[in-house]
Amino acid sequence: MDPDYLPFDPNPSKPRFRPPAGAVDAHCHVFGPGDVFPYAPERKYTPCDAPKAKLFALRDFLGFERNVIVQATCHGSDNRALVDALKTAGDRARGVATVTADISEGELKALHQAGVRGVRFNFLKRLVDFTPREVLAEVAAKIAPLGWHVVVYFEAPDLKELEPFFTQLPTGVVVDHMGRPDVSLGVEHAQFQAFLRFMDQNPQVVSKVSCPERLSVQGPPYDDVVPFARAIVERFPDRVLWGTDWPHPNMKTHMPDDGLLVDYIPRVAVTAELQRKLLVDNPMRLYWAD
Ligand code: 0GY
Repeated sequence: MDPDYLPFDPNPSKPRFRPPAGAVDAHCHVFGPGDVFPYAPERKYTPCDAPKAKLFALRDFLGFERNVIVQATCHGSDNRALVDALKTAGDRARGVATVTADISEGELKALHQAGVRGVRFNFLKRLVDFTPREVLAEVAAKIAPLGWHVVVYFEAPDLKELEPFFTQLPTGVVVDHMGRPDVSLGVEHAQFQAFLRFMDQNPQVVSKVSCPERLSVQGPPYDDVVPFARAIVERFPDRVLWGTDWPHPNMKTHMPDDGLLVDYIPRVAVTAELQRKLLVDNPMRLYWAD
C-alpha cells in the first residue's frame, strides 16, 4: 500500500435511509488481495487490499442486494480479481472489465459468462497511460455485439474534446461520477450545463450520480454536490445510477463513511419513485436484462 494511501473505513455507520428491495450498488471495486491477485505493474497507485468478502459484507450491512463491480486501474486489464468476485456473488453481481484490443472472442464470452456487461475507458492521466482512440474504438466494436456498454471516466474540462468520440461509439455510454464537475462553479455554470446538454442530446448516455466525497469542496455531508446530482436525477430519472465507490481509492483528505453516503441518496432522489429508478430499475435494465 502506498504510504499516503487512505484505507477504507472498517466501521461505517448504519444508514438511516433504507434502500428499496432489490437495490444495486452500481459502482464499487475489489482490490486483491494482492498475494492472490497481484496489482498491475503499470498501476499508478497501490491500494490496501479490499477483497470480495468485505464488499459483500458491506452490501448486506448497507441494505443492498446487488453490486456492479468495476475494474479499477490498479489491476490494469487483469480481470481475475473481478471475475473471482463475480463468480462468488453469482446473480448478485455484474461486472465492468478493462480489456485490450487483442482480446479474443472466447475470452469475451468467458467474461460475459462470469457476469461482465461493460468495459471501462479511463481518461484520467493520474490513473492511466494514454491509449489511442483507434484502439478504444476497436475494443468498442468488439464488445458491441455482446450488448455491453462502455463506462467512461473523465473530468469535466475534457468533455468537449471527448464528446465526438463518445457519440460515435456503437454502444451505450455510462459516465462515472457525473463527468466530475467542478462543484465550486455551481450548477448554472457553462461547464455543468454542457454536461446536461450532452445527456439531453444523447439518449444512450447514462450518468452515475456517485462520488460526492470526491467532488465536494466542503466535505461531509457533501451539501455542495447535492444540487448537481439532484438536477441530473430529476431531468433524466431513467438514465441514472448510484454507487458507493467502495473502497474509495485515492482519497487524499478524508475517507467517507459509507453509511453517510447512503443517507445522501434521498437528498438527490427525493421521492420513492426516483429512488426505485435510481437504485433498482435502471441498474437492473442495464446489467441484468438477461
Ligand atoms: C473511482 C475513482 C478513482 C479511481 C479509479 O480505477 C481507478 O483506479 O476509478 C479515482 O482515483 O478517482 O471511481 O474509483
